[in-house]
Amino acid sequence: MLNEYVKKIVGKEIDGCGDRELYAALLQMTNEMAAAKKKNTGKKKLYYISAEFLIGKLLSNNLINLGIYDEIKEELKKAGKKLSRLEELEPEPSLGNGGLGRLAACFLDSIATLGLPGDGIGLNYHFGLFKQVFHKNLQKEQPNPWLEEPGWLLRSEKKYKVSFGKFSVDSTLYEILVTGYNNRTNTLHLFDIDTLKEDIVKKGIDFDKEDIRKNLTLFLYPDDSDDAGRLLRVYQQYFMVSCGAQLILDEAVERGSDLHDLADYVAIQINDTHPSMVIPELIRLLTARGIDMDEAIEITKQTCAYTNHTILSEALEKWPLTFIERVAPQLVPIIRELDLCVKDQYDDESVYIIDDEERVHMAHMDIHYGHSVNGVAYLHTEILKNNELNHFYKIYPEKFNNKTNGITFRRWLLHCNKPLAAFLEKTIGNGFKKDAEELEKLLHYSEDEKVLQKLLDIKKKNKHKLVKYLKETQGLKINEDSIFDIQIKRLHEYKRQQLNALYAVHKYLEIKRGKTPKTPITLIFGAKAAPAYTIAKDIIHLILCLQKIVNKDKKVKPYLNIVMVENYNVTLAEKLIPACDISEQISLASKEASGTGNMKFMLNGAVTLGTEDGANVEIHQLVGDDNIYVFGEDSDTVIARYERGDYCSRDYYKKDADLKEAVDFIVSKKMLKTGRKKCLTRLYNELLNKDWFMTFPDFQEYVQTKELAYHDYDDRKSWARKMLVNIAKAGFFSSDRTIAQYNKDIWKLDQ
Ligand code: 26Q
Repeated sequence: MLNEYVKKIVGKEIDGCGDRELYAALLQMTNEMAAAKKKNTGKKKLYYISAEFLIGKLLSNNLINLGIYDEIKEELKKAGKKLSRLEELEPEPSLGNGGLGRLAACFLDSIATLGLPGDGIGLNYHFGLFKQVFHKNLQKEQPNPWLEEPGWLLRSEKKYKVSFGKFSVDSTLYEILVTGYNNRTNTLHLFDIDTLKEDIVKKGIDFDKEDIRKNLTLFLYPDDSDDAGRLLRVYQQYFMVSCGAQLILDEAVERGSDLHDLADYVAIQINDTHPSMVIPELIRLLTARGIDMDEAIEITKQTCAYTNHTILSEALEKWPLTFIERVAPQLVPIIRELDLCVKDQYDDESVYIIDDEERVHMAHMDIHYGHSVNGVAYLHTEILKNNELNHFYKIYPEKFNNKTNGITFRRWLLHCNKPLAAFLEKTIGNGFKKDAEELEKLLHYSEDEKVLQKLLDIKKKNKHKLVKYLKETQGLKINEDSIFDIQIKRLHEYKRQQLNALYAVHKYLEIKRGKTPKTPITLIFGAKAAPAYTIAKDIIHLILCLQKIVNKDKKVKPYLNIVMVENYNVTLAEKLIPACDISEQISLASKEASGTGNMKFMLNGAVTLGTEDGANVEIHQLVGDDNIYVFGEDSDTVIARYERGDYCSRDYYKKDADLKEAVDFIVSKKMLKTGRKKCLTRLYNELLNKDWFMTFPDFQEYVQTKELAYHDYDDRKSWARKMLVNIAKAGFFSSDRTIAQYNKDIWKLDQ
């Protein structure tokens, strides 16, 4: 199949082509095949609006979904070429930062796979999130270009005008085809402007933040430590939703809507608060097309639904009305009107849209003027209802619902762990590929020595492959016979990479004292810190310094390895997750809305070491006490302590000798010789005087639980049984299940 195409396009046979020629031809062929597929259609259509779509590389994903992966691989192999080499040539689009963006990408895959008409709407960032490089044990940020020809992006003819306060821009619409697994396709719409100037990016990722025509879609989350950066974010958000709303209305009219019946034609899912301005924008456009204000508000309410992804109050967006006045003055009277309606009905200031400092609470607008509010895991939704959004829950109990997150098994099993997928198919048949719950069939084999051994063999092979890859690409040396204990996620204090780092110090000191572990341990970290998040960068510095110290220490090195991979992204995750033994999910209970890495690890046969937080709670329930390692204070205890406001980290430090020793090590002579005094003392002081995410109370139990997991690992057969149960029970976390629930409860699209 490919050969014919290559002959036509390149004018040579496969074996006469270079890798780049082949990659280009394969990409083009895949895109053409996707374009030839039927589009999902129906009267009502979903639009998933999101500031992030962390789609990852698309070549293999599309080949798998189009059902031609094996055929192409074989054809290339016969000509002496390797598909994996071609895959390496594809740049990874970094149009997202973490869980929320990756979730959006998994959802697009599942929506298409379930045959639902549903498109994504977002921005075509030229550099996406920054590329991370390590220099002198510090994170440095660099632009991360990904746009190249040929690529997946198709330029469309559609254009929309967006009026900002003092000027207007014309959008250009790009589209990426979203292939469903053995099914029809949908589209990811990414808006951009033609006047952008990539060369205004100077040192690192610095650029002139004022010149909106040149910088609007340069980066995802431009530095918002000053007003210019914050304003730019509002420009981006308004640009995204204005283009999106225009597209949505045009398409609805094309499908036959007279706009009065818009809610029968359109469902809009607002992914966190970044697209919240779609609500007033939709009202504005409807009134401009002749619908009166009250009806426009009602139509918008029936159309829009909001997903909350965080309970950290600092991440809940509140924009000064003056910013919106400058960016989109046409929205201000509408937002004021929406706020007045709320103030007319309720005295409780905590549910107002505009507060007494004239700031607009985006989530409040979503809750009042959308018809659904959902959290992303059972515990998270309970906390929203009973704590964070309790005042809203009391007003609108019927709007609140839970949709536990999920992941697409196409990417996170079929693509990233082919040996495991093949073995599962051989053992339980291929039904699990369409119905993930069929993985439970594996439970019949929990006492089957051969099956257990095979799971261990696959894990060993995946570890070997990862070690080789990290050696070749990052020069890292890892003992492949060690326990791979992995924590990969955005760097944030609430995720508590610092707790894992304190364990690393503790273990290092124990080994130095002669208490060596039976099986060597490799602690692997991967994380990017937001460029202006100082303490997060200090934590990276701490880990990199520890890596240096431990790896130089001849006595310790055979037992303990500390590794921080550079530029952690989807591509690296796909290689790390299948090789993992222990999955670190150690956020402070109540703070991680769901987590989705936890699900990916579980599906690939890693055992979770975690707190009762986010979706870990549901993992625990599914696999039972014997197949997970749980530690730490529960969310009620944590929430109560925050309410009392009496947490004092120093009390724990004084009482716990191991903890004190580990914390003091951060500013020890050895560390100060390796690292920067300023960063290390800042982190030390932060922990000792604040420790806002309460790592100290959980330290002892964390150490003990981790030791227990390491101890249990040495009984490989019983460990393999834990792996098996985790894989077997992962079916619930398929994003196909999540999307089916969104559709049944919120979108109600015909199938
Ligand atoms: C906030 C204020 C101003 C500008 C930007 C932001 C901002 C940016 C990004 C706020 C939040 C984010 C990203 C949030 C995120 O990734 N949340 C994660 O969502 C996942 C999918 O639901 C969950 O699994 C994770 O638990 C949650 O942390």
